[in-house]
Formats: sequence, C-alpha cells, structure tokens
Amino acid sequence: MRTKSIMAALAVVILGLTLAACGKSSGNGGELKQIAQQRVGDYVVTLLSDTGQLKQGKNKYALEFRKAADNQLVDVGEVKLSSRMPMPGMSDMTGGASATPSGTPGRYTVESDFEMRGKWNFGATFGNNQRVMFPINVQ
Ligand SMILES: [Cu+2]
Repeated sequence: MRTKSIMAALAVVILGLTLAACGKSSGNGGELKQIAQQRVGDYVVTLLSDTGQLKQGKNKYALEFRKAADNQLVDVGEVKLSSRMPMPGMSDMTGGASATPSGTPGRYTVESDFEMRGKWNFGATFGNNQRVMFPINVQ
C-alpha cells in the first residue's frame, strides 16, 4: 500500500521533470510559431515566437532569413531594425528593437519593446541594404 503511493509520487515527479526538460528545449530552436512572413527579392523573412503573437511591452522573438530557392537558412550579416507605430495627429511612436545573431546562421534573436497595443510597422534592413517591412498587430 505504502510502496504503491511512493511509486505513484515518484512517477509524478519523473513526469514533471520530463515536461520541464521539454519546456526548456522548446525555448531554444524548438517549436516556434510564425508571426509574419514576407518575401523580399531572393529571401523569405519570417518573424517567429513561442506563441505566434507579439504582446504589449518587452518581447523576445526570432527573425529568420531563408533563400527562397531552397528554403535554407542564410546568414545576411548585420540586421538593423526599426519599430514604429503611426499615431493619428502625432509623430510616430518608436519602440527600441535590436537583432543579435543567435548562433544559427540566418537566425537572429530580437528584443523589442512595444509601448502600446495596436498596429506597428516593424522593419529590418539587411544584406546589401535590402529592406523588409512587417505590419504587426501587437496584442
Ligand atoms: Cu501608439
């Protein structure tokens, strides 16, 4: 009787540890959901996050560059970001945004701050001065 309940408790602990381990690995190159995608010249540029959404405030997510021809990740050198929200009757609101190489060529880690919910224009300049612009709905 007692042994059984100890075994049951152990099983719960082991299951918990397994789930925790899975949760950790998925945050780093695991299952990411697409937020938005644009084709620019020979590139397909994709924004990805754990949830597939961006929320008000600070966000950490991924920006990927692939060659359209073979869908393989491709390094594009330095990536510069701009994050602006058009405000009626006022100058645009801007949000800080930076992209750093993630260690996987073609994949960058983005940190940005969206002060308000609503529609933002999220832009990236990369490679040979190519530009991509994503209209994003921040939740
Ligand atoms: Cu605003």
